[in-house]
Parts: sequence; structure tokens; C-alpha cells
Amino acid sequence: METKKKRANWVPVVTGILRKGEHIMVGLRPEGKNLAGQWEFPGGKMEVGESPESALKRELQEELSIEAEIGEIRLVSSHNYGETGIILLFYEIRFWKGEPKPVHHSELRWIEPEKLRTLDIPDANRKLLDQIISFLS
Ligand code: DGT
Repeated sequence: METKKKRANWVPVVTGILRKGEHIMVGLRPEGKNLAGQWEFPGGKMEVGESPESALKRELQEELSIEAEIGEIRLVSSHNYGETGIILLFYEIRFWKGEPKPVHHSELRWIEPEKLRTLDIPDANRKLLDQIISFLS
């Protein structure tokens, strides 16, 4: 018998990995959002009419108050939350104007990539940890 495949509702999410020397930036997701209390890379969902790069530029402006130069795409992955799936695009960010401020996050931290292993991070990111750490080193 043929098994019917279910098509997920896919949501594209763009994230930026800001690099400063040996450190990368993570932000604490605020209360009231899903995955509150977990450390994430700044970013969010693409909106209608945006390219991934323009969506990330907007998110970094809104969330950190910086004007970022979107660098290389480093990783693409997917993760399912029930019938909704996210497609995550990870971009490297090396250059920006302004000092990042926690406009949206409860806290921002600069950490060594290895430190990611000890933080509470979304499952969608945890399964990519080795890949994230390896492209950063
Ligand atoms: P909203 O609240 O619906 O307006 O959504 P946005 O555009 O502020 O985006 P957000 O951050 O709530 O949605 C991103 C989704 O991707 C959310 O379900 C959490 C998930 N996610 C998994 N890993 C990451 C990550 O490293 N960074 C971000 N920003 N989201 C992540």
C-alpha cells in the first residue's frame, strides 16, 4: 500500500553568527516567546518579498540595532516542530556598523564556540553543534 507523505508547513528562518576575534554572539530568547530562556543566534523569520539576506539585515537591525554586512552562508538545515518545519539558514557576519544592543534579547553574550556545548540552545541548533563549531575554527 502506498504511504501518503505529509507536506510540512515550512517556515524559512535566517540567523547571523556574528564573529569578533575568537568569539561569537548568542542572545537569550526573551520571556513570552517560544523557546524562551534558550540561547540562539540573532535572526528570525523571512517576511513576504524579502530575500534571505535582506531579511537577516532587517532582523539584525531590529534585534541588535546594527547595520550588518551579510557574509557567507555557512550552513543550511531543517527541523520539525510537529507539522511545522523550519528551514534554518546560518550566515557568517564579520562586519557591522554600531554596537550590538539587546533590543530584543534578555541578554547578549560573546562566547567561545566550544561554550555552546554548555548552554541551553534550541534542539534545531544542538544537532548542528559539531558542524557549527567546525566551520568556526
Ligand atoms: P515572530 O515572533 O513570529 O515575529 O518571529 P520572528 O521573526 O521574531 O522569529 P523567531 O525568532 O521567533 O522565529 C525563529 C524560529 O526559529 C523560532 O521557532 C525559533 C527557531 N530557531 C531555532 N534556532 C534558532 C536560532 O539560532 N535563532 C533564531 N532566531 N531562531 C531559531
